[in-house]
Amino acid sequence: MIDTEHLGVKIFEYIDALAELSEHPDHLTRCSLTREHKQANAMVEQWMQTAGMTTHTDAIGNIIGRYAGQTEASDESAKAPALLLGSHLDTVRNGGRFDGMLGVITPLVCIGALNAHGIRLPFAVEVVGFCDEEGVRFPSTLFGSRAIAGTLNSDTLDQCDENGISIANALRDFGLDPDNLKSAQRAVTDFLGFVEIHIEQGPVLETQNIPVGVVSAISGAARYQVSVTGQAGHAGTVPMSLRQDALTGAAECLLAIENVCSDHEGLVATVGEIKASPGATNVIPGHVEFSIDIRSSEDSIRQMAEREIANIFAQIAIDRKLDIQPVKTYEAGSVDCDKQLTRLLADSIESFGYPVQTMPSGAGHDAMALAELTRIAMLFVRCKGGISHHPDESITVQDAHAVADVLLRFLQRFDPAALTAG
Ligand code: HGY
Ligand code: MN
Ligand code: MN
Repeated sequence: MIDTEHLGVKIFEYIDALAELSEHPDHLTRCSLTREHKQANAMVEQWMQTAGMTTHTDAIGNIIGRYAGQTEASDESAKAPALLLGSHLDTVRNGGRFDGMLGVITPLVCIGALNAHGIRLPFAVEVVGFCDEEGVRFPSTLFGSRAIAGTLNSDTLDQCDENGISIANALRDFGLDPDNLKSAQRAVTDFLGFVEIHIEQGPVLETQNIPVGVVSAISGAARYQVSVTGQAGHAGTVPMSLRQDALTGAAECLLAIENVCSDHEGLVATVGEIKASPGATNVIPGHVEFSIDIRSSEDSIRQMAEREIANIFAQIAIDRKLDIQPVKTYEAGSVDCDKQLTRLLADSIESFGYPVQTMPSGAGHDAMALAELTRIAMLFVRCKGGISHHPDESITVQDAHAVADVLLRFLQRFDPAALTAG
């Protein structure tokens, strides 16, 4: 019997150490393929090795640890399919320390506990720290998990960050070869399934007073970069009736997005970034760039809203004599979690006397990308006030202990042979 009492504290120790690796001294920002990401990979790789795992960095910058199963531990050639666990190591700007990291550290600490007791499972376990889930530095997102799933096409590597550095060049700076992208792709036969642990980023578990829950489905999402081009001019001399003001045109677009989404339950859209140029108090803005993040659990509703928004933009362009160009930079359909894997996670939750709370995820996760390759399931962990993508994001040590207990019991009970095809 493994004494798990200390696992919650251990998880916090690792989480707090990772939170120090930030591009900014005052808050946590760690974008993909940066110096801080490289430091985080090295720190996690060290912990993986201490936990008895062999490790490697793949061609897209994911850090991967493997804990051999019973047969493989004595015979290297007996490589059996692995259960994949993990989440992302990048953060949003001024983000929280649990979003992503909890899903890498919890399995890592649980494997360490098994290893400390000399326990090998009848299957291998791989733990992955994905290189980019938030899509903060580059317009695209999930490119670490999509590379593993084999759904990341190489032209995405041409996307650039705000300094004009492409993903391909960022990979080179990271010590990787973008021409090697394909080698990051894994085979269907490599994995038994993927289980992602993640903070809920919502209020349900806290309201129900339950530490851990399971996920039914993950909402789909699309992202756009929109450019609005008008005519810059003198703030004091151009009459209002003669202006082609790109910023007031963009403002009308933003309110139209809000109106379209307010009409549909479960449809959400956010404009998180906007930049006006030339950016001077006494110059009418001639150009604006803004982002759109739009989501719904129903893909058809999201796609209908996207069409409606595009039509409204076209009308605003005519009315205001502007050029408005929305470019889609990312899209992922909503995905259902595997019922069998989810049931096994729920059984483990129940075995500790907790009620089983099942809920959809409005937030996107790496599991969406892995769903193209293997079965997926998610464990959600209660977080304070449902706050996330914010420095106040937090969980308790007790809940970290609870999710480690649930994962360990799931791992020790998991029988791959019991999974039926389909
Ligand atoms: O934006 C999301 O839903 C996720 O946190 N990347
Ligand atoms: Mn996340
Ligand atoms: Mn996030």
